[in-house]
Amino acid sequence: MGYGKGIIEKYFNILPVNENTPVVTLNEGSTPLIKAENLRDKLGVGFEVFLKYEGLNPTGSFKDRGMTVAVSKAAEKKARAVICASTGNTSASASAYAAKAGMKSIVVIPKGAIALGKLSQALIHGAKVVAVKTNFDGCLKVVRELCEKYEVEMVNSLNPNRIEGQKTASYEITEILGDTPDYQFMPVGNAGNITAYWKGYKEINEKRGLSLPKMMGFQASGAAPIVEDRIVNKPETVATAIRIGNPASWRQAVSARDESKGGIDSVSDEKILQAWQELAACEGVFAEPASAASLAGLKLCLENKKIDKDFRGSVVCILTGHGLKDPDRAVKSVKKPVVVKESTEKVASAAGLI
Ligand code: AN7
Repeated sequence: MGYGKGIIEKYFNILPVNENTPVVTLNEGSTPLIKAENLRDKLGVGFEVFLKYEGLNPTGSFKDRGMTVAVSKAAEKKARAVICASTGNTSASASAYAAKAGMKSIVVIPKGAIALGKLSQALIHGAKVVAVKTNFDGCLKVVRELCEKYEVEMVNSLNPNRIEGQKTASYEITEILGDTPDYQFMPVGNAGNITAYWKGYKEINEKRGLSLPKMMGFQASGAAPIVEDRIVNKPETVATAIRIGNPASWRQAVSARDESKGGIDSVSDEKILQAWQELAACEGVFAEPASAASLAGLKLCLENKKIDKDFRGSVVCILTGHGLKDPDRAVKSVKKPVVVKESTEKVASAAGLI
């Protein structure tokens, strides 16, 4: 056909769809698995490091894998509206897929706490955007209550169709590597994605006998309920995507951690921003800050010797969202451009050519 395939077409047999499901797709998935050789050299490790760049999905995050399935199933049920609570990316994805399906979308976001790029997406796709004076956890509570009272389809990761769609990333990684990775590092917020990947890897293990990767999840230290084993009432982090104090899939994340003999730990904002700049400057990959929790986590495990730097194997870091979602953070975090008069000499001097 030559138009590229979305994940429903590519993985029809492992998803909860049938011939009667109207496929709502923006050709999500098939994102690159980038070999991070510069980082590998910088870290001085013996294993291969790969970056799964999920920021290259149609709306700029991994949510699209889940959303194509959730919105297609909503269309199959003839739902007229979808609703979600969001730290930003879910709202961007839900509003785009709802637009494609000709459905109404309602997104409930914490006021003043989502990155500008994500807000602009929800608005341009025509969602009804409601900003609530609370945090993500408060928004999710309201959305759950609304779903009990009104005829709207919830498309947060509590919707099992989201998990089904997102598990396809495990299949893609395994297809490209020709095997499952030894370790997978990823950020954890509401914990739907770690749940989805783990489901995918377990299916692959059952079907093909390939070994299970160790699942390594990372929360920001100001928003680390799973690590601290308590609800965090006022979660705080620069990585607004994962500013979540009471993850909906908490139990499933703990199972993924324990069954895989992996770990869930926290990384400071400073370490997240450092890793984020490193990804951009060393590998040419611009992810959003929350995504960099995966690399910050890998570095933490090397420091703690939780992972042997000389082991020969493969490590995948999931980069969940695109850096352009949050350009303010980049401009705030790095050196401002030099301003000079229009003069060849002045520009040459400012550019370090002379
Ligand atoms: C870039 O959009 O929760 O652990 O409402 O946007 O599956 O929640 C986003 C989460 C990681 C964490 N990286 O994934 C939302 C939302 C990015 C994200 C996560 C999110 P989960």
